[in-house]
Amino acid sequence: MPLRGDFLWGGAIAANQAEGAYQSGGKGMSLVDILPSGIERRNALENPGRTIKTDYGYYPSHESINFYENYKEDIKLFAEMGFKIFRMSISWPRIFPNGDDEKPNEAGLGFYDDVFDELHKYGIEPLVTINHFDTPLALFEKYGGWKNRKLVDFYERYARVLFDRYGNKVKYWLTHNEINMLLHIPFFGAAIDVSESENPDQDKYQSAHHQLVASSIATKIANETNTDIQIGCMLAAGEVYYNTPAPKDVYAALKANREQYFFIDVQSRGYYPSYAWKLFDDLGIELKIKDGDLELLKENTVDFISFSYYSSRLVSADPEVNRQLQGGNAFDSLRNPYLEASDWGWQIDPLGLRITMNQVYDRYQKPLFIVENGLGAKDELTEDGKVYDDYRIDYMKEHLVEMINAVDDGVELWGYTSWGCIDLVSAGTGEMKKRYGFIYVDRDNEGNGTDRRYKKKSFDWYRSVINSNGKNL
Ligand code: BGP
Repeated sequence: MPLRGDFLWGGAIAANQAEGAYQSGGKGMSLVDILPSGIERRNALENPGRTIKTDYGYYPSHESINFYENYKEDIKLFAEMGFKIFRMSISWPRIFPNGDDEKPNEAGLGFYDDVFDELHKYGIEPLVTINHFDTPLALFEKYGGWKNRKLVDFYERYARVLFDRYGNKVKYWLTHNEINMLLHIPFFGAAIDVSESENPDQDKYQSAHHQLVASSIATKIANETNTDIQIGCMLAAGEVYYNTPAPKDVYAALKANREQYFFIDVQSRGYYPSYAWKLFDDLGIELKIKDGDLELLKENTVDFISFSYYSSRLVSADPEVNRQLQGGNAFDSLRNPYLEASDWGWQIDPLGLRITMNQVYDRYQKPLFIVENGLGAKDELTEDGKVYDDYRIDYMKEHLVEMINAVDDGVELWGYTSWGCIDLVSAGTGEMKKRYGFIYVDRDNEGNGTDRRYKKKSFDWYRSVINSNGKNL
């Protein structure tokens, strides 16, 4: 089966990694705004209580690539590549600066109106993430983040404002970015600090329950607003392989896969899977569920499944072997001897994309959308204003081949948005130098640079991929 004629090719960014202007237009502080860049960041993403300081010097994300002011120029470049869709997020604290405000911030709402209008001018469909690691900082400081039930109400108020305002401008929505990340980097994913928790798992899964309920409420509001709206969940995906055929390793991999699918099982099927109740027992978790929550989950499942894919993972049941676990996009994995890795140690597994797509589709039988995939690399701008990023083209080509193979296997796929289609600040390291884009932005880790945009070699390559609907790879 070939790709559909209306396949949605495009690129993806997130507000907190691209907009900059972190205090302009009445925006409040986001939890990301206080996070350091570089090696100190990983601890802070997990447990800010132990590590957070008030001044880390220069924060690349505060200015980022200034999409806030440059969006017209950037969208023009996306249109030149032939984008059909553009994934972006709305900054929650741009709309509700403190998260618990009674009224939204009109300047923030107006900004996104302008961005959507600009996209539509070129016939580009927006795909909007409501919460992309961007909970208002005040909701952490005042309420302790998503473990607090009140966050469901604040998110509901926020979602209602978005659907009221943009329900006729935006068709595709995602409720939370990489919802399963909250188990691995809980501060980033759920604005919770588990360093002082009596039972960190209790706080993580309680936060998960609140995000799942909030997601259902948003889905309900969306469907009441405009029946054309399509709501998706968003999973940080990547099949977990077993280290050896020993049955105990196979079982360890099955459990690790369930840890990610847990969220999507609820959002897609509408109920907690039976294994979840056993897991809660084992972890000593008593989930607080309000009357009506389970009905909300049941009645408001998602229309499609979106996910990011950067790598597969490898686990063992043997604690000795697991001493060699290493980080990669916040997940730990054993080194797979059959795979190479990026400069940041993320293992590269194009066939893993085909495997993951088939697994996810087999499990849910709903349309899929790849909303993140790409290579973070150190790019060099030459004197003639070029970036010869053949390594990025190779990476993407290999992944797109497997994506198309998966469609040929019978997987229903709506679209593909490559991550960081324009260079932006890394979520994991907070740095500028980890670049993903087809468009180079002249700005470095220390804030030097002109902010000028340059087309990389991959820019023309991706344009031709889109023009040929994936035939010219
Ligand atoms: C995902 C996030 C993105 C993005 C990407 C790449 O986990 O959803 O926001 O940044 O990973 O990660 P990084 O920026 O750390 O290279």
